[in-house]
Amino acid sequence: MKKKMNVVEKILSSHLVEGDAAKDSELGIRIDQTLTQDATGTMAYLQFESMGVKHVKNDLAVSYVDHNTVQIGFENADDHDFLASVAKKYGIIYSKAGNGICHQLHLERFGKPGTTLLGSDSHTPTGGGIGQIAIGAGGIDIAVAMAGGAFHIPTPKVRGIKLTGRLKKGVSAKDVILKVLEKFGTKGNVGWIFEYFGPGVATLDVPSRATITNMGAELGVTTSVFPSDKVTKQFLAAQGRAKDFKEITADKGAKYDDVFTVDLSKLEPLAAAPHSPGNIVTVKSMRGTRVNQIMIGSCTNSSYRDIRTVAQILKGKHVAEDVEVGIACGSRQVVNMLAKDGSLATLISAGCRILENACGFCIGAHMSPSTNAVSLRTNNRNFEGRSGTKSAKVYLVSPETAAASALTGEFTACTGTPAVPAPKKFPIDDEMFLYRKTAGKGVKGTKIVRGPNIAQVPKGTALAADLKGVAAIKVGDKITTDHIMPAGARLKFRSNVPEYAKYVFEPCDKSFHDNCMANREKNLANVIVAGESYGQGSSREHAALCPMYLGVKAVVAKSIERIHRANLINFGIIPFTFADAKDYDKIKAGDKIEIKGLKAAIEGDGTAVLKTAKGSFTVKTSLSDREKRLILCGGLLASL
Ligand code: MIC
Ligand code: SF4
Repeated sequence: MKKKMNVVEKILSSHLVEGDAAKDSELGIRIDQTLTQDATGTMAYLQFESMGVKHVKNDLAVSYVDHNTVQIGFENADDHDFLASVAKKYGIIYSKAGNGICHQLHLERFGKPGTTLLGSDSHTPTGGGIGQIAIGAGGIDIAVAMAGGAFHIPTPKVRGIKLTGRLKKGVSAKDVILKVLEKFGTKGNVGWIFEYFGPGVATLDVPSRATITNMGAELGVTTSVFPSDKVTKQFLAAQGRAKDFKEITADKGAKYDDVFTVDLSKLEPLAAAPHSPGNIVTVKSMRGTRVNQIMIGSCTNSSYRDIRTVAQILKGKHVAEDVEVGIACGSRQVVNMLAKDGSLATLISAGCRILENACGFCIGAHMSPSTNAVSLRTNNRNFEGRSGTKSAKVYLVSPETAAASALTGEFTACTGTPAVPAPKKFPIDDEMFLYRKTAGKGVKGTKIVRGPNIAQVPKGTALAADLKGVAAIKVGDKITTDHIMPAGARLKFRSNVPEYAKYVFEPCDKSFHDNCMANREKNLANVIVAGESYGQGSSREHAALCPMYLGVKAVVAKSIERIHRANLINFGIIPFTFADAKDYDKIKAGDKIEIKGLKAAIEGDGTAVLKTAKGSFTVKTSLSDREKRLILCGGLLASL
């Protein structure tokens, strides 16, 4: 009898190129589509260039510009020119600044059910809303996939999230994912894929499904996915892409490693309180709390459905006097639709500030809140300081809650608004996607444009027999990549590692860079000591690449998140964990560290003894043969 398969098994088994899910801990999968965004893309393409391939080898590669669109100074504009020229040369489609946010655009114009998508952005799982296995990774992994190589994931455990019932008015997809985050938190989910199933699935349109899979990134899972069904078919047809549809649903009787049920009809408006997307409270419990700022948009909640809903709530009214409201749509398609149906005029009349359809505020690159402000936002991350204001208290909410609160100036649950029916036809205008005709082939003889902001990518060095070094920093639990490698005002240095490296751990210890450089001069390796769930959040490989540049050779943590762990290995940094988490207390910043026989340990089972002045304890790392090879030679680039 044929095995009954869930959606994850169906897509992964048809893309498997290495490993066996029944016995191996790592699987290699073929990647059909890739996406990059500008802030991670420049490094990805610099690395791709150094692979010496003539043009991209995967089915579709798209390079989006959405993060660094503020362009204060020449740096961002230089990056855009570089990216456009690389796209032309190598057969990549280039989405110009102003076209929209990568995940929203990819869902609208390119995502295909049943395929795999790898993106250099942690919210790539947005594609799960359309039935793709869409995974976020570091730029160098995307470069490998564009060169035709496989991508490796931990053999997944699949958790079925069974949806029953139907959402009440005023409650939406954001509340669903906040509920899932309340249950599973932002740590401890490494290696899982969440698959949504059950009768409630059919009640959610594609943008709502994409909101859920998008913010699934905050769980730390490999990805999240919905089936591809009639709703998906209708969405693709409305986008003029009926031919891209393929039905993929779980077989009757398919198994999951675990099942969690969410009764949609019982959900109420929720919020993620400062400073973690897993810190869930009800909006009701916050009633009476004043709000200073409301920001609506980001790749989580910037679809036509979302912004049209906001316009319906604000129609004929004005936002509260002491609140500032900013709205950033996800794409030009969304802006055009809102312009045509009058919603844009409604939003402007209501006193909203209309921002560019880009990442902007979400990454701290626009409208940072004032000191100690309470900011309600529809994006996916509320890490301390990410908004650009360290003292601000950011709460993550649905567009409905954001709009209702904009009118009152305090936390307010929305009591209902007319539903936005799924459009029968979206207006299609692909003019800001360049080089579509030469996609996959490229244009021979294209000269790559390199302004002074485009620096070389440094390469790691082979692992020494022993480690002699210093605990360059000791940090606590849930350190995010925003702590390690801040974005916002520093984002413009993404293409210039020596410059960007000056800001590693800026929010935690401003002297980190100088201390590391001094240790490096003395031939001492730098070691990062951390607590639980180190490297949460973004896929930015700079959080590994810049430490590598500063001579960091190992991280010793209680636990390390998936994408960051992979990035560390890609740059030759050993991801050690404490054999006994209590040993974390036996080491402090500045301690001298020695690991005798480090290289032999990596070649062996990954167990080593770390010696400090106060005694010794065991650290371990569990590496596949492929990962061992990378660590031993100093990272992926050094291995080519
Ligand atoms: C984010 O939301 O943190 C980012 C900025 O989109 C990152 C990518 C980056 O750091 O460039 C992500 O999610 O991976
Ligand atoms: Fe852009 Fe924010 Fe989405 Fe990251 S989370 S891709 S910064 S909109």
